Amino acid sequence: MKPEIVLMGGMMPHVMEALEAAYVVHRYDQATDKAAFLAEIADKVRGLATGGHHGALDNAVIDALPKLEIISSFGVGVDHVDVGHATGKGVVVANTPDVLNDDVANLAIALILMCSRQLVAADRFVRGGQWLEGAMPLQQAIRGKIVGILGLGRIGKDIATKLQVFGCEVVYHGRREQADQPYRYCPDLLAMAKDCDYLVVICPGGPETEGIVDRAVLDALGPEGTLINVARGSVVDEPALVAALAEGRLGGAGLDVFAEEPEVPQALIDLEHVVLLPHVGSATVQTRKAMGDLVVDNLAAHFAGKGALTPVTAG
Ligand code: NAP
Ligand code: 8YV
Repeated sequence: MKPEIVLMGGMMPHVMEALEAAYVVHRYDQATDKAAFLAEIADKVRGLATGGHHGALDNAVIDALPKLEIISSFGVGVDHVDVGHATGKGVVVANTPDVLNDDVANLAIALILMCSRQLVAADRFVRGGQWLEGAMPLQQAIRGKIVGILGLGRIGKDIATKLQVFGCEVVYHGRREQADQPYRYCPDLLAMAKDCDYLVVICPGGPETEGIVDRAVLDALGPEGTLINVARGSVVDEPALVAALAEGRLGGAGLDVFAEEPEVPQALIDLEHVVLLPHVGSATVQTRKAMGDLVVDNLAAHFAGKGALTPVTAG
């Protein structure tokens, strides 16, 4: 008999195909009466698949499914799931780490280059016919610049490695020093922001990191500094960021993530010296396929009694 799972929303076609072949799939997103839907499947459902793009997973859904054993989530960030609540009920939470490191790191590097060389403005310069009136002003080299990485984890380390090619000095901040890493550890985020030219945010979202890049950190980065955020919008105090950019207290920003996606504050859209991307860190065909495969493989390994391949462990 196929195990039964609930899907919080649609997944990529190859994922849907694999899930429908292996499980009886119940679609939460398609149910009109959610409470009646959960009551109807409560005694049957052993797995749940979701992703950050499906929004926060309400603890009430977990509580309504007493037979639930595993939540398989698309994406490495699990700030949309109350992992403590799930594991407290004996439910394993699995995510999709590592397979996306390369593309997310590439996007962070791209944002640094787009900001330092004003590449989006340069494109507008050509399209707007301004080149016909004169050359674009000179921009900044990144060679020799100090890049502070907030969150030297799987992706942060990949960013740091790639930055070596560009001749940047890497420093990092996290909750603890990593003695095996060649980069200078900064125990204080504010002090690191004072020291660096670029601050790259790539730590997890969630209550522990909410707003840790605040006005003081942005002011420390300063008018010559640039913020790059490829983590979660929640890590940065967005109103403070908008104010710092608008008032010239911060030099620039390259942002892939926002507080209320897909809403982006109009004040940010109106600013010339920011680069805004629609949360596309992992958005390549190859990486999204690998992430989808891992959602399926985590469920398969769990139901084969081998344990999820990539369970989330307490940070
Ligand atoms: P990871 O391997 O778990 O690394 C996270 C790093 O953040 C760790 O080095 C950790 O170091 C640090 N950290 C954790 N809590 C912290 C805190 N309270 N203060 C300071 N540092 C803290 O995670 P990853 O796989 O690299 O992914 C990182 C995040 O990137 C994800 O959680 C996700 O939100 C985001 N992401 C975004 C995209 C995108 O499309 N833009 C794609 C993938 C991932 P310590 O333990 O030493 O503190
Ligand atoms: C995903 C991400 O696109 O992995 C993550 O944490 O932010 C992205 O790779 C997103 O989670 C989709 O749900």
